[in-house]
Amino acid sequence: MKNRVMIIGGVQAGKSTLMNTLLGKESSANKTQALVYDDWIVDTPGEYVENPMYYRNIMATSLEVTHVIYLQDATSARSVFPPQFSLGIPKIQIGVITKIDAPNANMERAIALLKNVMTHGPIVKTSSWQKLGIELIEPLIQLTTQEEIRQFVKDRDSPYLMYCSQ
Ligand SMILES: Nc1nc2c(ncn2[C@@H]2O[C@H](COP(=O)(O)OP(=O)(O)OP(=O)(O)O)[C@@H](O)[C@H]2O)c(=O)[nH]1
Ligand SMILES: [Mg+2]
Repeated sequence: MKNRVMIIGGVQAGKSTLMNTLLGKESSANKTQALVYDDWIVDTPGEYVENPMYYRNIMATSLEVTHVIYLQDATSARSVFPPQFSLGIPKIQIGVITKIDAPNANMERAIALLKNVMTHGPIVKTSSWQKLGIELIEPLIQLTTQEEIRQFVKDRDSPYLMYCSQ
């Protein structure tokens, strides 16, 4: 299987904007109503994680991907994921923080919230608007072992990238 990533996160957290930025496309201001498959990315509606009724859709869709992006809005004080949510999805975990350009972005809070969701893995700090941290994501989707991912984080030595382990 070609490596592919599913993006999950809360409503309005910036999932679709991130997907479009990664694929070099214009962002449409539309709310995502259903799964969107485009090239190596699967975008999901925020409702999929906000409403437990949809968890089965996340599980089913995860079978089609190699990686999952757990996305946290830097301007949001809450996590939409249940604690340790990634334990239920046996795919490679990547944490992404969005909207770090926003005046009310809170990096420490976003990292702490992601650490409640992910057991381990890289966390990328991004702004789709200012194109910060974005170029780190596609290479991460090429990597399949934690060893490779740790090494990548070390080699890049980027302020937008860290590795978390618990
Ligand atoms: N400041 C800032 N705002 C952003 C950024 N990326 C997205 N947004 C804004 O966040 C809002 C939601 O963006 P979307 O990408 O549609 O969010 P989504 O997660 O796909 O939302 P749903 O499809 O409803 O689940 C929009 O108003 C975007 O313009 C960013 O990098 N910085
Ligand atoms: Mg969307």
